[in-house]
Amino acid sequence: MILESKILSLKERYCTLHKNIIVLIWYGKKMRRYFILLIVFTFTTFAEDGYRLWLRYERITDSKVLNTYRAYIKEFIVVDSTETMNVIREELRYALSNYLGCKVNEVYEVKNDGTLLCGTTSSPILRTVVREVKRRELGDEGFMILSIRINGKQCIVITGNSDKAVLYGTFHFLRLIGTHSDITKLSIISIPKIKIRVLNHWDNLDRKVERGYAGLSLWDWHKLPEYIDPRYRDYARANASIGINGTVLTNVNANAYVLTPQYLRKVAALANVFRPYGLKVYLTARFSAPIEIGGMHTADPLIPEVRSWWRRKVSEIYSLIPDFGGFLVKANSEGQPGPQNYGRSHADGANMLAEALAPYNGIVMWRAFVYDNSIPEDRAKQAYNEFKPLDGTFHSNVLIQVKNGPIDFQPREPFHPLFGGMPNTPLVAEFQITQEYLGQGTHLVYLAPLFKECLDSDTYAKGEGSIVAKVIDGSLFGHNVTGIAGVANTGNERNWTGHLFGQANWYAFGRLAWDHSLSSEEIAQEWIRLTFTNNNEFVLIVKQIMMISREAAVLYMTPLGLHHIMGWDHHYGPAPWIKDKHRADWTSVYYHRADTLGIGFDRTAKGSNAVAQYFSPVALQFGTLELCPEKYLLWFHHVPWDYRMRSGRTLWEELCYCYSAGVDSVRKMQRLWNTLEHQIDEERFDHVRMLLTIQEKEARWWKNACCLYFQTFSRRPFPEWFEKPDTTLEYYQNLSFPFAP
Ligand code: GCW
Repeated sequence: MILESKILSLKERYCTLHKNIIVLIWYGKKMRRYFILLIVFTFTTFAEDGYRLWLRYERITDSKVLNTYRAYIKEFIVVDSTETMNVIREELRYALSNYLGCKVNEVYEVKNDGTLLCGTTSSPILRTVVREVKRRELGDEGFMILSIRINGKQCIVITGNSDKAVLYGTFHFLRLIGTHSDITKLSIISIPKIKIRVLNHWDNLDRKVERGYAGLSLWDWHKLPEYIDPRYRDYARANASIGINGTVLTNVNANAYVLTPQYLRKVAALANVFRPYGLKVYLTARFSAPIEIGGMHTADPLIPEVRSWWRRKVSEIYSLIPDFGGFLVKANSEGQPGPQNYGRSHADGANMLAEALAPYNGIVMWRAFVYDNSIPEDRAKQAYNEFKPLDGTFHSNVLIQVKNGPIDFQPREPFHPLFGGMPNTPLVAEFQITQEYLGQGTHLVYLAPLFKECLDSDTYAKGEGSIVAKVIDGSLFGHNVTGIAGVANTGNERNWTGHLFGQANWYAFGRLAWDHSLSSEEIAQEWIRLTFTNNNEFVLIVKQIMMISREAAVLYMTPLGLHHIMGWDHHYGPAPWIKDKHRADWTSVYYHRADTLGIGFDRTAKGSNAVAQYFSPVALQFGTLELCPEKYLLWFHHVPWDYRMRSGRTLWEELCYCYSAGVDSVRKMQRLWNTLEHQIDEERFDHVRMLLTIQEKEARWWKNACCLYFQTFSRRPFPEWFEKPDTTLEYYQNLSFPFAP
């Protein structure tokens, strides 16, 4: 029951075996001696479909490492048998026997060296181990892993103030083993820096996933609540293993139906499966729900009947799901209803829901992703304009959820000016794990560097060092409720994320949500070791691929600060020529503003003055052509084609250079990956190899389409070293993708 994959891989092996037996009978008795060989072969080679994620627990083959581990982990104790402690027990039993290739028994007292002891700080056997001060410091979720002597015996203790903390500690310990780390002298304290660490699923009730590239939604609503897919448990387990403690099940483009009694029972069934793994359930609340499912004629947040409708709804939810997390709301954005439909503010709307949730300790995550084409203002400025004046007017259980950048999950954006701009309101940072604008399901783009770039950006809100991460973790302005959200990339494809390397982005989000000070390299390394192998050479090569991948995507898609020039609506592939649509802020020409003089969006004081939303000296740096980092150049400036870049090239040449460098990087990724053939299973090797072929083809497509298009404005020849497009701009412009996901 711990892993559906265990059953499946056995099934796969059984089927193959079955086929082979038939073949053998056909060949007659003479072949009998090959029979044994064939069985052995069948049992050792089975499909590596990626289902097991980073929780593979492969048998350790390095004898030195194995012997040490066997000496330090001979038996284990799990104090208590709560639901979560039972999960820990089962995980240890499964993981340790797999890793060590021998049975590790559960015992009930410390009698021997090599005892692994898991329990909360209040359990009798551990009460004296952790001092009061430390206990307070650990909070509800922090854990300790210590090498100590108990009854004179060498033990490893995993402890924390709650079962959930011990679960996190257990997964951390198993990660140490999986990465072949030293466990002989352990003294680890780990406390999550951010409290609410949630995935946002943009999953619809018909199981379609908005911006999902890995199949259908994991939630099989139709069969719930009776049918519990084993995958739900594996999902919760995967999240717990990286410290994610909440999940918003439904799309922010919300359907009120999920709040009906019929659906709430389904939600409760999921919550029951997730609970032992410390994973809380949240829902998106459609603002017009009182009308759509409540039979009311208005959803005006200041009308008492509407408020009491929400209070009753919330109380109904908690009667079914006592630990329900709260609501995520997208209001008055991209057609979603909201308080402004009634002339009320975002604060009026958020506070109404917050009041209903407060008695149960529920929270509201209210999104700041608002912009309106009818407002004659740079889209990049609108969220700040709307929310900055509301700072300090929200109830204490409201968090404002802000995307990493001011437009929309582009391959590169400067940090959102609301970070630092709302000192009196806790902000949730929202990142996209799914790769809507980043090659979707087929490009290998490791996103930790993108997440880190935002988290490490200095807002200067309280002088130097006021980085976004400190805004989010509450330390800069002293907030207690803190949160971070990642738009999930999971679906019902066998390997969860479509692209195998998409798993790394889920993993990295969780690890950074727990500890934003980890480096992208560290996280990549962990993931590679857990997902593939501990072979150092292999790890180095894959790490290299991952670490160049994000910059590669920026270069072949939107170099030098370009943004939002993807295909109309589906956002697949290049389409910088998109114009004349019903909303200007959904066209490409709105963003790149190319003309015969130059290219880029002037957001300086002479233009939209978006730079003024940043603190000094950031505003000055972004707003001054010579000071602006070139990676953001065309985000903030309209720059002449002959402008001299730091490389000595003109802007036009530099643009061609970047697009070419992007393609070259993908080719390098391909070359590196190809050196790994035979070092891992064929299935995963081929899966990645073929996807890299698509990525190279599409990188070239991006380069050719964009350079040919921008050339119509620059009116300059391609540099000599430029690999010339083999077709015309019209060809690219005529491509259409009616069935793009
Ligand atoms: O990135 C854009 C997407 C929409 C999405 C919206 C949002 C859920 O294209 O599909 O809607 O952002 O974040 O609300």
